[in-house]
Amino acid sequence: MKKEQFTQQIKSTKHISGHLHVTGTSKFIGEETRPSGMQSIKLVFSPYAHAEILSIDTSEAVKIEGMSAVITWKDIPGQNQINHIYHDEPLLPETKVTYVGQPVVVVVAQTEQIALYASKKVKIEYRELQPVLTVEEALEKNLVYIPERRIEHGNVDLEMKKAKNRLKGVARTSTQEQFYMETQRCWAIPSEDGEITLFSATQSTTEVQETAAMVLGKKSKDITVDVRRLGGAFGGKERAATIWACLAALAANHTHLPCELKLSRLEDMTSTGKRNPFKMQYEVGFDDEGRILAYDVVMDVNGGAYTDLTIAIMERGMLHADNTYYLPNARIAAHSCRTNLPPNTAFRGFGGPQGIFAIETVMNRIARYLKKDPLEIRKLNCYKEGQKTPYKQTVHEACSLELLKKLEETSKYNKLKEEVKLFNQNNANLKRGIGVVPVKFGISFTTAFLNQGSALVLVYTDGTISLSHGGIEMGQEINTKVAQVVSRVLGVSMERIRQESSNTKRTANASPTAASSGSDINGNAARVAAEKIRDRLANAAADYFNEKQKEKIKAEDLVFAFDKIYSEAKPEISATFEEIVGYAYVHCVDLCAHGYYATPGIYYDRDKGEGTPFYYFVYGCGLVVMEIDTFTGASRLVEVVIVHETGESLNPEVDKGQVLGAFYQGYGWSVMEEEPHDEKGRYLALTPSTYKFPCIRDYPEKLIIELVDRNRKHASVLGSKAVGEPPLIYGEAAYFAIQDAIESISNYEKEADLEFPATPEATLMAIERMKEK
Ligand code: LUZ
Ligand code: MOS
Repeated sequence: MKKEQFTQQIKSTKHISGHLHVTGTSKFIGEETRPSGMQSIKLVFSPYAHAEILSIDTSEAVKIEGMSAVITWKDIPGQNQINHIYHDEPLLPETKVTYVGQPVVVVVAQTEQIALYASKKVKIEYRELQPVLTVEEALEKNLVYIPERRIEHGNVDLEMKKAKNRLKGVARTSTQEQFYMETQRCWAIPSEDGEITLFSATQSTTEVQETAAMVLGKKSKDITVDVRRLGGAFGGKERAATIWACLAALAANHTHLPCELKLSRLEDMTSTGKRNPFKMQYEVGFDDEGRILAYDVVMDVNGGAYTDLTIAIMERGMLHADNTYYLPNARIAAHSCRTNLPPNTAFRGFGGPQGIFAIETVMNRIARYLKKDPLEIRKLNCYKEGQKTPYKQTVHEACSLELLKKLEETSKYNKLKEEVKLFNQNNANLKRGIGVVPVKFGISFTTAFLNQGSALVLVYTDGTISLSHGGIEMGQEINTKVAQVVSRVLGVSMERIRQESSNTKRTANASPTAASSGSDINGNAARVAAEKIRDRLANAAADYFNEKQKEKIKAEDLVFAFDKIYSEAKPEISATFEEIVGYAYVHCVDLCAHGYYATPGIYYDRDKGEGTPFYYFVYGCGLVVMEIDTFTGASRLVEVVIVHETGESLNPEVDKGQVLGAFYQGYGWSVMEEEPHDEKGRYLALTPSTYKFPCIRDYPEKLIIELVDRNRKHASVLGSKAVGEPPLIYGEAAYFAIQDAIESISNYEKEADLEFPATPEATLMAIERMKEK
């Protein structure tokens, strides 16, 4: 019985809650038995993007039978503030509303219908003001959260001037709705002595706990936050869940009754912020081979009405301006703009996909300009081992070139190019194109202190285990992975482990489950806790074998696997996990442990724009073949080939799911999903009938996902690498494939001027412009 066999067995573990999901018995927030006296909350939202509040009249609403309370900012017992750092976001506005869908009044009643009816009876008088909606207007009016941020490396001005070739342009990315299946929600349950428990659909128990305490004038000890699982989040509940939890907490505190707040899809899409759109003005200088000599980019980020996470998102955008290319001279400047849109917020990739889009645009433009293959230009510019990023982190284990070559092989790139050429020759109206995008994604929170986590492992005397950690399960299967870690350390089967909810009473001060680092941080914390217990049990087992079998064996020579504790060398030395646990218990050995982990060696100096913000990088690349109909602009995904580095994957099937899901989210963002707003700042595509995202019909004819485990030193828990966000970047390849298809019309003589996202409409307009040129 080899431990390695056991390890392999655990790696192919199925979704820990899969049997519950497929039988419809798993519980999401708000699906437990309702506490008696549960009240429903409805909100009165601002219809204006920017307006003064002249008066709020609640007199009619409060008279309705079945009403419990109508709450305004005046009823907030603590601070009317939900941003700990920048202090710019009130829970409820006092004198001014600053985006459409901003909650203004909280209505609490015995039923949802009564609350809804009463909310219509609240009268608010406004004086409409001019909204600021674009980064251009915001910059003109100097509406920025913080002064310009910069990363500078080398001498950009001089080297740009000296470069033989130069290109200038603007790359724009658009907004994207997170579209988690479960809308924003919270149950707030008051208890004795002023305590309140919040069952909040949040990625960050601690953020909700601390903010609710601040708003209610309480302390963290008075607020418990509990999250069993979320129905998706994608960044949309990293911070954007806090306001709804605080409103529910406010209602429960005010009425002393349990309260439920649950947004409808329409309310959710209207009120919550989305992926930050970036406007990126760039200039690039390069030699005749296509090697970049200087890169200058200015990023203007539309942050919406409040800072939320925009500054950190902008920063990650800046730190990914290079993607995986060596820039000997670079200047990356960025502006965070305040506008009257809902506060834009985290979305898988967190600014990374935006920053990367500009340099990938540059790669394609250089290729067209020099009449070379875009893939050759990308390969030429890839980082080599030991080169430094513009923010002066040394790039270790650089492997983009190696992975691009692998991608060429797997996709049979040269043959594919010929096939596409032939297809385009033989089809007058259908055209195909190829896009390739590599990624180097920095893993760690750029806010260094967030890179810590804790876990609690309790072993019961029957040998079953309770596992708690600060991570949030939101469909990405962090719970499967963390339980796998404990299973591997203690050598026990997964069935023994009860994965508990994430609860502030069991794991305090948890960082948001974000930045792709959930399994790294919480998995490592759980590993540390499990190792403590394993070491204690190993000592107990050595005593046990000595006492019962008169066998002398050192604790460190014992193996934990197959629900046994045994010696690989001497098979007669073996006991079941329960036997040793039972023995340890009666000999007063502590069977519970707390584990703590902080990612080592991370720092970043924002003012200087330098440091080592990332513990390691995740590498990979994706190739996409798209087909466009030049009559309608409609496009179709033909082929996807992805080569992605996972390290020693904790669970290859889970990682494949993450790669595919992330790809599709990037694909939707790049070619499909569009959330326009009118001149009054009202979003216009607020349901899935008008907001189009990928579905099963977008499955390609051919799909290959190759997971790569290279020789490496830099990885995280048990040799694995983070997987959540990096593969989203491959979706951008679809945009470049459409661009390539359009350019085939001119026999690749002209550049296509294609807007982002490359919707059918944008594609058709680019085709028209191409024909006019
Ligand atoms: N959240 C955050 C994130 O606060 N800092 C980050 O660097 C980050 N990166 C990705 C997603 N969420
Ligand atoms: Mo995030 S964008 O919640 O990692």
